[in-house]
Amino acid sequence: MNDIKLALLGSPGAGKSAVLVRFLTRRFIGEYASNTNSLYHKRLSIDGRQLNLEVFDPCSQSSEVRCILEEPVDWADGFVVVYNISDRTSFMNAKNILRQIRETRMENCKGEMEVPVCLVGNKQDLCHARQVHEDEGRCLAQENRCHFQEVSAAESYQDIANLFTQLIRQVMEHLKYRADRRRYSGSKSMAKLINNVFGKRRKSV
Ligand SMILES: Nc1nc2c(ncn2[C@@H]2O[C@H](COP(=O)(O)OP(=O)(O)O)[C@@H](O)[C@H]2O)c(=O)[nH]1
Ligand SMILES: [Mg+2]
Repeated sequence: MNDIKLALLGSPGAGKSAVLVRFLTRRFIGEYASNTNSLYHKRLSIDGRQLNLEVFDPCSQSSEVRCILEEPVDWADGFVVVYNISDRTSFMNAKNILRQIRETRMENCKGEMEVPVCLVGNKQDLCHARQVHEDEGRCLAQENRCHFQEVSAAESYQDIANLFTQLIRQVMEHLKYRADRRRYSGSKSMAKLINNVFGKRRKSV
């Protein structure tokens, strides 16, 4: 059984809880508890593998990004960073959060964000009040080498289901890669390591 830990981050009111609840229950309720940090559990099966999913949904009252980030950054295997397309401030905040994840979780010197992250522009249904163009979201995601998806927690399930499934797959790959790398970290030979990571994959094809 694989344990997968995700954390949602983003401005208060961006729709973190709505996006998560939509994924977990397929429903949109409208108002969500916002005065406590919540940890959700769900058993899932993806690509025939049983997973134990835990998702941290931080309390909206804490506007201090650092304080939201500190714990989950260490704990989480992957992140969903949510902004509201009708609120530019939430987009600026998402940008800031991506930078902070990168700074905390950079695993090599090339500046690549290796920890799986998905940037989510929520409230797509509020396009009449749009303040952030879809291309801006896409660009920001490209800069940070993460996935991007615009969604509406209020109106649709499928995009949200897809983005979580994709992120979870990426997390499983990443955890496997890290475990393999740890196993061979004693070896000084890079060739051996590369051969091991890719050699294994080749065999299964
Ligand atoms: N129109 C619209 N409203 C949404 C959407 N997602 C969330 N909301 C509303 O935005 C408010 C904040 O959502 P919430 O999930 O509590 O945000 P959080 O503070 O980031 O967890 C609530 O009133 C939700 O009903 C959406 O996709 N479209
Ligand atoms: Mg919330």
